[in-house]
Amino acid sequence: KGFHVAVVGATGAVGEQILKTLAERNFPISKLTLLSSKRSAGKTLTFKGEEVVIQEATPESFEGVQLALFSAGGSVSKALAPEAVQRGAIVVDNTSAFRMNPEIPLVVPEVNEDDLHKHNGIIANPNCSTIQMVVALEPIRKKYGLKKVIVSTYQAVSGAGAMAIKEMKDQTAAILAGEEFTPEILPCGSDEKHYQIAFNAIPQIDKFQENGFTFEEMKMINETKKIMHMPELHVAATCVRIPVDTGHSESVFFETEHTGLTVTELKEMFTEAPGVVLEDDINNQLYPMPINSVSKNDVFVGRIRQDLDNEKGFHMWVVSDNLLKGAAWNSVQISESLVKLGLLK
Ligand code: 11C
Repeated sequence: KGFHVAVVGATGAVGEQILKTLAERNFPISKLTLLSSKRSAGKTLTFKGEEVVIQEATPESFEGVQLALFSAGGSVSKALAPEAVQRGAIVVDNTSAFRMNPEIPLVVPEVNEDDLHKHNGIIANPNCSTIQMVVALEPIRKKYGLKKVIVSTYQAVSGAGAMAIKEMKDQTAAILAGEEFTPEILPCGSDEKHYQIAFNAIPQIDKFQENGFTFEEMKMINETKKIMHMPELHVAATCVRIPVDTGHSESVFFETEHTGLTVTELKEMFTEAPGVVLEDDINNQLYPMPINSVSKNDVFVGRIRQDLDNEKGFHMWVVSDNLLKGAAWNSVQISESLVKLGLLK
C-alpha cells in the first residue's frame, strides 16, 4: 500500500533532500506529485530512476493528495496548506508559517511524537537549529529536568538556501582571485544591508525583533518551549552564520532542575538516546564537526563537561546536518510516524 504524496518546493535545497530521503527510506508512495512556483514548472526531476515533471502549485494540485510536504517558503504554505487540507491531505510544513499556532503540533518525533494525535490537518516541522538541540536536551529533561538553556549557534550557509551557498562560493573564489564583489543575500535577503560571509562570521540570522533578538533566535527560544511542553523553561540564543556549507553546530549550556547528573551518566544517556550519536573522546580529539555530519540523519553530541561553578550546569557541542534532521529527515520521520500511528490513511 502506498500514498499519494506531494512535495511542494521540490527544486529547493530542502526539497531536493526530501526527495532523496523519501527514496532512501522507501516511503510507501503510490503516486508522487512535484510542485513548485511557476518559474520551475515544466522542469523534470528524477525519483527512483523515473522522471517526474514539476507542476505549478495551485489549490487544485492537491486533489487526491494524501500527504503534502511543504518547503517553499512561508507565504506559499499560508496560501496553499489550508487548500491541501481542505482536499483531504495531511500537511507537514517546513516553514515558520504555523509553528507557533497553538492548534498546530510542532513535532520532533524523538521528543513529542504523541502530539501528532492532536493534528487538525497541518503539522509543523521546527526550525533546523531548534530540532537538533531538543533531540539532545530531551533525554536530560526526562531524567533530571531542565531549568535553563543558553545556546550559541554556528550555522551553515545552506540554512539560507541554495542561492546563499552560491554566494559564499562565489565570494570565496573572488577573494582568492583578488576580484571585487558585492554581497547581495546574507545575512538576510529581506534586510537592508548585506555582508561578506566568506572568511567571516555574521551574528545575524533573519531579521531583528523589537526585543533585540533576531527572528532565528526567537524561533529557537519559542519552539523549544513548545516542543518540550515547557513554557517555563529559561532559553536564550545567539545565532551566528559561519562560512560552512552544510551542518549546524551549537554550543549548548544547560542547567538541570535536579542535582546528581554526572558527565559519565550523561555520556551513557546519550549512548542510548534516540537520534543521538555520542562523539566524545578528547584524548583522541574526537568531537562532532559539521563536515562529518553531512548526509547523516543523526544528531552528534560531544565536548560534554560539567560547569566549573554550577553543579547543575553542563556544556555540550551539538552538530547535525541542517538539511536532513534539521528539515528533510525530520519531515519524512514525521510522515513515517503518521503511518506508524495510523494517522495517515
Ligand atoms: C537558517 N534556520 O539556518 C534557518 C533556516 O524557519 O525553517 C530555516 C528557516 C526555517 O538560516
